[in-house]
Amino acid sequence: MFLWDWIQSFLQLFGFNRKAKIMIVGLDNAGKSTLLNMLKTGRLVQFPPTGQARCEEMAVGGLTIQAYDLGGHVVMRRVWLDYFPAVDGIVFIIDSADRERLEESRVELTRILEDPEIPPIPLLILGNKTDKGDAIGKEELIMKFGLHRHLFKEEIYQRTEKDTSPRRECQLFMCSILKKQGYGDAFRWLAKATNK
Ligand SMILES: Nc1nc2c(ncn2[C@@H]2O[C@H](COP(=O)(O)OP(=O)(O)OP(=O)(O)O)[C@@H](O)[C@H]2O)c(=O)[nH]1
Ligand SMILES: [Mg+2]
Repeated sequence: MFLWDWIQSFLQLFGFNRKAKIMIVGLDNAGKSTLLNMLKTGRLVQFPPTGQARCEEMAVGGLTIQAYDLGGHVVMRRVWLDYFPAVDGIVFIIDSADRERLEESRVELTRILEDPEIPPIPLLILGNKTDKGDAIGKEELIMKFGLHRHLFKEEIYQRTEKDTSPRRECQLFMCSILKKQGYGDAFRWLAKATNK
């Protein structure tokens, strides 16, 4: 039973009696609303484009997960930044099959990664729609988005004494919400990262 396992692992990893706030952001059409509904109900549903900020609450046992679905249209992107200080984790979702808009997506993600005003809360990057034939692979995505230094910071760069900036935990997982693949591990990682 997929959904039951899912709820169990959420409870175990996020912890009971906890309120975790997670924000799902990404360009329009990336799959934010689809993901949120899948987390909530285990079902795939078609949504009209999200026009305004929506906060969905999932309550399981004593655990409450609030997920903000902020819509990915240009006007909405300006308000993302206002929400970040209040959340425990950020999910940035990319349509890895929309090659024409990868650059636009990279710009938005970079804005988040490099904004000193955003607290170093864990950031989960999802490369969605891997079921589509023309989806970009993980390695290529890391390269195109310049993610190496964010994902593998500790291995590659020795931190200098001057570099006292807090380190943000950041991971990339490829997934297909449509096929229910990949995001289980991704959220397991996020649960651990937000629970530290
Ligand atoms: N092939 C495929 N399609 C997907 C997948 N995930 C979502 N989609 C489709 O992508 C389209 C956009 O999904 P939404 O969840 O509405 O996108 P959104 O990010 O909420 O978009 P806005 O609300 O406009 O910001 C829908 O037609 C989904 O069915 C996936 O894993 N594979
Ligand atoms: Mg939406």
